[in-house]
Amino acid sequence: MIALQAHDALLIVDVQRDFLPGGALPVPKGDEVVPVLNRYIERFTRRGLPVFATRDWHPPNHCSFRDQGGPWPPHCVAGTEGAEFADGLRLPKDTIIVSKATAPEREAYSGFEGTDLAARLKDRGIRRLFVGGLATDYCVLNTVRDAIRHGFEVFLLTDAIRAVNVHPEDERKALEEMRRFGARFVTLEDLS
Ligand code: VGL
Ligand code: ZN
Repeated sequence: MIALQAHDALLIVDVQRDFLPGGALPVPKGDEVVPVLNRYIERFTRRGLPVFATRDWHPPNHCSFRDQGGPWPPHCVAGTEGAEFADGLRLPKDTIIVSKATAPEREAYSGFEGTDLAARLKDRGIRRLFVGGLATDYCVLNTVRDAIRHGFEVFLLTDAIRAVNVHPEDERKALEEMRRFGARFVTLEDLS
């Protein structure tokens, strides 16, 4: 069992319409994280702990888009419907939102890359991060890696993540890597 403490925060990665089934870059079963994340949100807000949410927030000519020579269909263009947080995700009003991958010429899978996320977490004295969202093998993986590099203790919410799996082994490899970096794996039932 893990008891939530002061200095804990929930970090929700890229739970946006374009990453859900029917979206521009759908993560298989990506919608399944929404009700689970809502339960985590409840647990954290009930204790007065902060919720952070990253969002992929690309310019229309982002280098990751196929028409610009990148690997992905255009997705999460800043200000469009597809870039909105998932319908049904009950983010608190005071959620701290961090937009990433906003520069046309640079891919940024990590919520820490080119953002002030680390500073905003440290300003609030956050030491432990509980991370869920999309996608396991891209933005969750890179965000977890950077969080640990920045000195945060990371708990991966394994019931609130889903993978793209461009290659079938990607999810398994990403989980192995995150464990190797030092992330601890937890589910809702592990939180007291
Ligand atoms: C992501 C692919 C492209 C993610 C973002 O949020 O995991 N994946 N852009
Ligand atoms: Zn993207």
